Amino acid sequence: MRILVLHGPNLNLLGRREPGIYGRKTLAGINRELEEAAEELGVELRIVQSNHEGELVDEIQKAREDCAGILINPAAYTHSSVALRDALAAVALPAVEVHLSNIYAREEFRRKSLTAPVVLGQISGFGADGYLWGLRALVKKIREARAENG
Ligand code: CA2
Repeated sequence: MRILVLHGPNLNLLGRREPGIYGRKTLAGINRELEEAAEELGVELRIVQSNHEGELVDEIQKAREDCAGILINPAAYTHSSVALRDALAAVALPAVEVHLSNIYAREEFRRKSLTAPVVLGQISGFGADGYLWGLRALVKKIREARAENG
């Protein structure tokens, strides 16, 4: 089983700026932890970071061909992108949304997620751990659904 991990705009800067909000881990460090968890869970990951909305949409569409689910931090596009929301809804793959910070405890404009209504669930405010919990939750949901459907 393959899972697409999608990191949105500016997450490539992690660890270098604003550690008070986003923590000290770099994106490479988070990806390493995800790969370790994936090995433990017996799943394969395709990890992509992009600063471009259209590329993120392309990746979501491609996932329909060869992925069982999507773990996504849409970053700033969470609050603005109808295109990402539509892509997630269109592929209809099980997805989990992750945020390093608690988006509901920040500026007003971050308190609305356009993508949350089209994913299984959201984890927000637990730093890099949220990605690991999100991956576990996603794989569990996919396996449960497969078991139910024979
Ligand atoms: O808390 C999160 O994970 C966010 O998705 C991060 C986004 C932000 O726009 C969302 O509201 C919440 C920002 C990602 C940019 O990360 C940076 C990392 C270091 C320095 C500057 C930005």
